[in-house]
Amino acid sequence: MKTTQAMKTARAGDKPKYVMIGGFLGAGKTTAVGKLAAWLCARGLRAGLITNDQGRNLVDTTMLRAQGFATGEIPGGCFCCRFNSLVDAAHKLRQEARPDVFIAEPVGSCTDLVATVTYPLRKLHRSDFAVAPVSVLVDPVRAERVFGMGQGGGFSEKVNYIYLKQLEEADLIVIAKCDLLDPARLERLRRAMAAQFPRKEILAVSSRTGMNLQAWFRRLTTESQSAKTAMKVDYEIYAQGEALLGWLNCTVDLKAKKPFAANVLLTHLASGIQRRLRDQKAEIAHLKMTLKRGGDSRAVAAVNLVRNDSAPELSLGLRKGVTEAQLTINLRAEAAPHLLGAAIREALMASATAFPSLSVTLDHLEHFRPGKPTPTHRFTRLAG
Ligand SMILES: Nc1nc2c(ncn2[C@@H]2O[C@H](COP(=O)(O)OP(=O)(O)O)[C@@H](O)[C@H]2O)c(=O)[nH]1
Ligand SMILES: [Mg+2]
Repeated sequence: MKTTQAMKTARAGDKPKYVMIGGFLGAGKTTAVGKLAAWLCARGLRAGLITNDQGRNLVDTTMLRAQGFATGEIPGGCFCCRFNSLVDAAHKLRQEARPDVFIAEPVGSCTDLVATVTYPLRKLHRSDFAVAPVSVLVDPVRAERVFGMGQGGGFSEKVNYIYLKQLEEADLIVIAKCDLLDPARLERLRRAMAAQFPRKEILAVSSRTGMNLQAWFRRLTTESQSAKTAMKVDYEIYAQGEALLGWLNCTVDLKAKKPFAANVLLTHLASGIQRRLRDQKAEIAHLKMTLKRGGDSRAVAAVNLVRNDSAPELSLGLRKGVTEAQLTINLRAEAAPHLLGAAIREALMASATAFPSLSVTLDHLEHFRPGKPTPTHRFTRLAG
């Protein structure tokens, strides 16, 4: 294999690169993480992935492991509040997979990650990691609404505070899924973002079409984070914004006498949950579900929904019928958690009725609001 610039730089001094791909819920982070990991593999580099969430049973981990990538998971709290777990997960991955590049996906409702994660890594673990510029992804249709340019459901002001703070601290703002907008709309969005964040670099990429991915990935593997001053954050508003969101994670065992079509079931269930939440006027930030066929971590179907008014999207499908499976549901929406629980239970019952040979057993269900963020470290400046 040819020695590329990326290989030389990522291996410089045997210090692995730490790449963080942030952005709001549903922005396209996990998909981009998978693309970057595959891009690195194709260049002879090893990737170690770290997923993170407030809850357990993470769809993102299932999705990335299904693609065969070494993936560590930090459940039960965000990177900033569980900084030591992040460092431990990286060390564990290093022993297992010796990654040249760590790719970390923070929780989509988190901000202030520069002061609480990348500066502590640069200050306290300088000899262990070379920190890459922080990317913050946006879904362009959601971004149009946040910037007052698009019709449709949105979040309340304090949730949008978090959304905009994420952009404020980005080294690179990345308009993901740019295949969703025509060039004129994309340009309008880019201009609106540039007007609010005049000194930021704004890229537009698509994991689906591959547009501009190479150029972005090359920068992540060859450049280092240079910024030395972190932004100001009002932790009261941040905590109130997070607390407006409801979080639900659940696992369900599925058994059937006759094989059933996993893709049809997932889409039926997603539509049922969407309809119920729409009736409650609860704006979905991200509904994601995976269906894993009988203990086979590579046989996975997945469905996603990132707005109340978009159609459920099957991002992975299973062709063969299924008789035994585990379903994992992660739902994040601006709503009281018990409403999410009720919507899931009712939609599961409706799907069980629509697929009569199916027996549906709820294995585990938790719903909550994220707690107040209390970072382990917070460095607002780096010396020198
Ligand atoms: N059209 C389009 N959809 C995408 C693209 N990247 C991701 N998605 C979809 O956006 C949804 C959310 O993606 P995900 O990576 O899970 O977002 P995350 O919550 O930020 O990790 C899924 O349905 C993806 O298939 C893209 O480049 N184009
Ligand atoms: Mg994700």
